Amino acid sequence: LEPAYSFMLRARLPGGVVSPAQWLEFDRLAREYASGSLRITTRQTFQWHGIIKERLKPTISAIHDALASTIAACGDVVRNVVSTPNPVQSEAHAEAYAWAARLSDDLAPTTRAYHEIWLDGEPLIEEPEVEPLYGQTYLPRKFKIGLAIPPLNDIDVFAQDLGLIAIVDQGRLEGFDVAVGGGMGATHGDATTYPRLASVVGFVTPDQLLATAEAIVSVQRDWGNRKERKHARLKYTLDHRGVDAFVDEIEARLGFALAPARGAHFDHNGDRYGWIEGSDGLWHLTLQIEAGRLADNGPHRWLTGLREIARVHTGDFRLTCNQNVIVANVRADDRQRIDALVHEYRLDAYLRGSAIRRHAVACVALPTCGLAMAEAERYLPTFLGRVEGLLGAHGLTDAPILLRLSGCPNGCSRPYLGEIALVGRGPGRYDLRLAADFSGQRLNRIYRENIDEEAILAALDPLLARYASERGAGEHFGDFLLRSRVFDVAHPAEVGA
Ligand code: SRM
Ligand code: SF4
Repeated sequence: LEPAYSFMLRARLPGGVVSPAQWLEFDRLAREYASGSLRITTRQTFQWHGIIKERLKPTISAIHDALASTIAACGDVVRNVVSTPNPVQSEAHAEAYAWAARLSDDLAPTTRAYHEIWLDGEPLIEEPEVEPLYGQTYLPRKFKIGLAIPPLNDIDVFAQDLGLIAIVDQGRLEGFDVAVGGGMGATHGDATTYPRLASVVGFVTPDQLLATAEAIVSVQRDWGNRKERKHARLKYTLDHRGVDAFVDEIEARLGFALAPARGAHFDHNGDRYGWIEGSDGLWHLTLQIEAGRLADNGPHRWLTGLREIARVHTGDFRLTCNQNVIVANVRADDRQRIDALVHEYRLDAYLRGSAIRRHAVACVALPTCGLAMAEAERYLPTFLGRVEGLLGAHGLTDAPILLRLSGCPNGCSRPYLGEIALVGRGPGRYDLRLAADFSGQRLNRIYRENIDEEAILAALDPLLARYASERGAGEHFGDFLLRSRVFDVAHPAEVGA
């Protein structure tokens, strides 16, 4: 049976940028070598599922020939660097994206073993390879970097090990506020593991960025916990050694002090749907792809639809961290043709959905994820339908509420940042978490543990009813819940508030 083992592959696509030629090749791989679908991930790249063993090598080779790679998309290294997905909205956006791409190149492993194994490269010479940053033992754990441009937090910058917040003044990129130690993953039943928001520790100018990122990665390399994998992420290093000690060490390695953080305001962490014009007169169309799954299902032929768009599109595509896609850099004259295809293949379904549907993210979970404890992606449409029933009854269909579903506490949909979140505990059972904010800056909390759908809906119903009648103007659901003190036990931050 071994040859029939199937695998998942993930591409490294910094900033989620995909050319039409790459799109067509990735689509071909999905249909010929994988399960017939392309999956946009919460770190703005593609996954292919169901690749049987003998097709792994030709698939990786084909990705390489399409000028992309799978290197360091997984593993204890710096992963796909995510960046705000509309980098062409202004010159500062383009510049910020270029820094994300440079970071990705700069921090990628230099090993040739990948090429030797997967791309028929020359056999390695006898001496061990030298990895200048990673050394012989790489990092204690995965390391994630993301770059946001306020006021949009569309990458969830505070969920990154290293979050970079672009400071743009009058169209000029001045530098980045640096946030360290974000992370979502937790292990069920182990209170020593937890989600954490990144701590903002200072500001660097663009020319200091690469050195700063390298210094931060190198301190985590040297200080991270290599005995207990559950505690090996940067967030635990920071909580164990202290943020101040960590910053002192970075500054010692850099030879300069970080400047005080400039501070930034974020409006929200979702995507902006529909057309938007860039500063250079080109247009960008954001389409919602529910749970990131591009497949041909009944009347919704989204995989084919995007293939047809890729055939005529002269700009590029941007994948988003909310699992959506932007058809980017479209000339004004081409908009009509793109719109016709969007309509033909029902890629405009999102226009007819409720506001909560447009803000929903779900991780893959079953059937492919070996760590899943409950359904997520496959359950999303059903759950959304039921919640929409409640929202409709309370006149809240147009209320934007951030919903996140994860099949287990690892948190791949960043559920701890959902105003409403379900985190899988077992088949059909979830922890119901509530009251994150609308911009990725406050974690939610457990409201009810290990409950089934009926109990989830029963718990949400009275809260939505109260929200409908008692909310303040423009008040988001998460903020309302916190203000209304709906939790049985006060949050430490609320005590005495
Ligand atoms: Fe994830 C492991 C899917 C984003 C935290 N994640 C996995 C694996 C590979 C399961 C495994 O190790 O066997 C999942 C593959 C499922 C499948 O069948 O495809 C998986 N993670 C995903 C994706 C595809 C979710 C999605 O629906 O889009 C995302 C791919 C990202 C990418 O393109 O690189 C994905 N994972 C995330 C995120 C969100 C983010 O990075 O912004 C997180 C939370 C942030 C964080 O890392 O703290 C996340 N994944 C985890 C963890 C918990 C890590 C921890 O520190 O505890 C695991 C388990 C592990 O690493 O041991 C995990
Ligand atoms: Fe799998 Fe859990 Fe990640 Fe969902 S959150 S993809 S179930 S590891």
